[in-house]
Amino acid sequence: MSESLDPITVPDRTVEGFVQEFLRELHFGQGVDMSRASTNDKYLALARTVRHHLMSRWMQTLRHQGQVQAKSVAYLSAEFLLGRQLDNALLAADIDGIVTEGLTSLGIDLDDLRQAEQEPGLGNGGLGRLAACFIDSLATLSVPSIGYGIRYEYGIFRQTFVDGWQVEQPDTWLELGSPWEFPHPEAAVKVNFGGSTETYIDDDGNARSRWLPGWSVIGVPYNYMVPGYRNGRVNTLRLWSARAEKSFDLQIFNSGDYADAVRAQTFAENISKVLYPEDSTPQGKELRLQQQYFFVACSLADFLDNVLPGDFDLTKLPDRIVFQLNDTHPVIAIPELMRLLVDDRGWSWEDAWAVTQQVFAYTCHTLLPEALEVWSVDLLGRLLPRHLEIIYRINDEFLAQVRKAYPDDELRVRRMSIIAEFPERAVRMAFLATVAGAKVNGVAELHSQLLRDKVLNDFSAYFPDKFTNVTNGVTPRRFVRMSNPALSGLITEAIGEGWVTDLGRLRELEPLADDAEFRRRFAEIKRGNKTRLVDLLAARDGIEISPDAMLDVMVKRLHEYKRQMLKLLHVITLYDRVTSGELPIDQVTPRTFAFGAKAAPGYKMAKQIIGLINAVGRTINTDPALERRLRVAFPANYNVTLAETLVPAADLSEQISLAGKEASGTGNMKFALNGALTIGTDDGANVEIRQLVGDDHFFLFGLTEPEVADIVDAGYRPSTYYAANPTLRRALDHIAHGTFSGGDQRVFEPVVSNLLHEDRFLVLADFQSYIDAQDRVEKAYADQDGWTRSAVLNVARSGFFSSDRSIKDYLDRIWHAEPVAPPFV
Ligand code: OX2
Repeated sequence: MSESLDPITVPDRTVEGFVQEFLRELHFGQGVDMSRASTNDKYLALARTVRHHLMSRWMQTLRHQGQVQAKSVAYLSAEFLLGRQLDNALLAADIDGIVTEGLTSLGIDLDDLRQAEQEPGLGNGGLGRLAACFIDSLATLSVPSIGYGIRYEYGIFRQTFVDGWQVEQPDTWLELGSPWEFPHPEAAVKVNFGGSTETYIDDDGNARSRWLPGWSVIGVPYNYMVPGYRNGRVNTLRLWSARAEKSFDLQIFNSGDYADAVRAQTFAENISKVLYPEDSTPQGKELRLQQQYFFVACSLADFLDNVLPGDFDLTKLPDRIVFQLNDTHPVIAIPELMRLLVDDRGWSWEDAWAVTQQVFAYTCHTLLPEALEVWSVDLLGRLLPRHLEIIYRINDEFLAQVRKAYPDDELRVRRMSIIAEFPERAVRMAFLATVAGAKVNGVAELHSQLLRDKVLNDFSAYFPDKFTNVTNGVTPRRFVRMSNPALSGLITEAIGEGWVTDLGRLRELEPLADDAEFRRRFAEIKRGNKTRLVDLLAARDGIEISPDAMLDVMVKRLHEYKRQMLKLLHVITLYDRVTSGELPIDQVTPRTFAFGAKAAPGYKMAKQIIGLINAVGRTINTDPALERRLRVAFPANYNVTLAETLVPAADLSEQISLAGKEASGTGNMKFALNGALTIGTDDGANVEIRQLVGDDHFFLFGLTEPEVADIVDAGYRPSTYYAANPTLRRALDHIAHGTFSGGDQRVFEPVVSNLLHEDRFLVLADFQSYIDAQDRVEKAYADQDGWTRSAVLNVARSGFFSSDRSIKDYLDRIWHAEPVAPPFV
């Protein structure tokens, strides 16, 4: 079905048309004229003008979706790490050309306006960014879908360094206005909390339970456009903001108690105030559970009451929707749907359970036991008493079945219980999601296998067909086409434009790896991208690096399992080799070691490591003996925007987590797609990257997951590695003796002693293997042309890592939904 657009709603796609529209927006929207307009005024006017180009497609998509009622996907995620919107909208609407030209004619540099956009940092790292890539692919593949999440007033904190130590500042992304959101207060939803439950006898004489809530808040939806890539579809992301039911009590105010008059408002608004800055470890905070329930309750109510037609037969729900649970954060949606069906709509438990079991699917993103979310029964019972009852009943019925399947295995029953008994009674959210979900998936082959064999082993034995894998992916629109325009141009020139939506076609570049002229141009582009980064770091951070040095990059959240420490020990080893006279400085390949990492504010060891990286950087960057051939660059506040310049410039991608700990990684994919070679362990999606790009174009090192398990079982003693390896000893001694802390031996003592006596993530065990692999990197890099050939092959063979492919896998293996032709192109 193809419809035409209402001409009134379609802006003129000419340079003159754009200029006129832009000036109108400045005038009528911002209330300023060109002579007085600030950069922010111009940015807002531009954003609104660009928005117009997507608007009628958005309306049309919504109308069309309402008419067709095709099976849809609701992606429930507590995080969407969107990154800046302007460039993506320009690209999707295909108007970057006319906009650049139009602005130039007004004497405005598009780049200046780009910089005015504060990125919505509504996520911590990989999990939130994956959600953003997925909604991009859902729109581009024309899948009827909606994203649901939280509109945090403050996103991930802004990181600053004071004397090299991380200091967090609030992320005030909404301060100057956000032109990409559409609030709909009239569509607000009420969400209840607290109180108690009671039993009663219904009209048919059945005993039932109901919730008598204690308090409530209002959820206001904010809609965001999610444009497909030039395909006429614009999907919706709906983020919820919390408001008080009654924002202001006039009686109390009039009595003179001004603070008390707004207390309810402050309390309610706290729910969507700030993103928890945790990655991979949940924080057992009441507010966090409030956030989780708040957004799923709003989303389910919105879907059932507003998205579905009024007369919809809910027994058909599984044909109409699947709710994808992005990790355990939205899992409270399961008892919520049961409550809506059983309590509010009077369904039988059995009927409600039959539907519920078919409409949820769960993605697990971790292997760290401490990252599997649990909620104490005490807290859950206080905040959501009816949901706790429902969870208990789900568990009772499930365990009865388990007992039937394993009659004499009470130990197993206890292991599989959704309710843990130790160290306190608590609800294991991953278990609840596994029992109720139609499917459970991990995010890379190795991860899914370890989920089946270890973390959820009892469940995979009991529900063998539930478990599947969907390897993560990244959107080629943002992370190649938009962030690497020069490489995109070269690729398009070589194989045509189709690769942007069919990334497997990058394979067609393979023969060009042997074409000297192509390699020359490829290398020139890499150098150009480095120059872009050099300029950015100079302007943004006052950091000076050389475009001629190898750019060796490790950017990701700071976590011990990711092992920034291992990278740092390599840097220190090089420093030691030169300063001890073992390695003449002119034999050192000039290298910039770039780090980007935020530490969770409460994660002490991670913050120590940040302090240490900066301390090592200070020493190395100022030591005349190194002649500036080795440099450490650690720009503060690594975010999506910085990644977009950093990734295309990189030569070497550091993916060095301990095998069996990184579920997938997605940064690893972005680097390979932009022609960096990976040095990495056999972990997460590295395994698949290496299989695809080939051993000769990937620097593998380190223990494998089974080897790690053996060493740990045998009782790992890091100090034996220290004692046996003089190179390692010298590196650690430098830290211990205060080389990087002006002789002070206490500052970094916790890091050293942790490595020597605990080293949970086997940094010392993998050290030598890593150093050897880095020596291989040096050798390979000396042959620049050979390196470029490998880089081209990395690009050509990484098409698998498009999030479009991931979404197709979800459609086939989990959602059993199909793309629907967009209403028009
Ligand atoms: C991250 C995982 O650590 C990372 O390996 C993965 O690539 C990403 O999710 C997307 O799947 N919080 N963040 C993650 O897991 C959790 C929990």
